[in-house]
Amino acid sequence: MNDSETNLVTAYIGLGSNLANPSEQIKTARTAIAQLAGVQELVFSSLYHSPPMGPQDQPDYVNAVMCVATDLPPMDLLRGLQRIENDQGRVRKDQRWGARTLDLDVLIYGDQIIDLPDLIVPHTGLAERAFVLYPLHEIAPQLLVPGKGRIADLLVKCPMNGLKRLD
Ligand code: A4P
Ligand code: MG
Repeated sequence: MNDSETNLVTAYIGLGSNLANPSEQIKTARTAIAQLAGVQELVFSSLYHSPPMGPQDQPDYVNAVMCVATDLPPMDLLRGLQRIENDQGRVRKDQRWGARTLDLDVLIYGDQIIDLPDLIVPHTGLAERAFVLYPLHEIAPQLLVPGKGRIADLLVKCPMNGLKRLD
């Protein structure tokens, strides 16, 4: 959704953590994202508990989804999120999908389909990941995921895979 007068775009950000007090990591990241210049928080989902996708010898995750309005171009938004990951002690290791204090993904950026070397939007795997689809559906039940269809249709095809909504 683009607002032609202000150039504000509605974007959805996925948050995940499975190290160093994950729920606190997510809450700290929420505040940091809302404080990025050019980003305004609109809605924040419940926190969800989810078993790890990928290597199983790592703790369970806490996941959430945040909806923002932003006038940042998509790459600037990604760089802002990566700064927050680094500030919260994110260490990038060789293992794919390994444990992390904080992972911030640009899930959706308006109605755009982006295929750049450093940024793929909608985020790869969004349509198959319960820990993304369920919180996204909670805050945007009518959402049309660009190139993938209605969130409600994606949800019914995706088992919960052990996902639990936290109070
Ligand atoms: N990148 C490309 N597109 C995007 C995007 N839309 N948003 C690039 C964010 N980054 C994007 O990311 C690797 C590269 O992806 C970046 O350099 C960026 O330019 P990364 O954060 O360094 O590494 P990563 O997150 O380990 O890689 P990847 O493959 O993106 O992993 P995912 O898809 O983020 O999955 N299990 C549960 N239960 N919950 C989780 O949240 N998360 C992961 C990571 C694995 N298992 C999980 C969870
Ligand atoms: Mg990532």
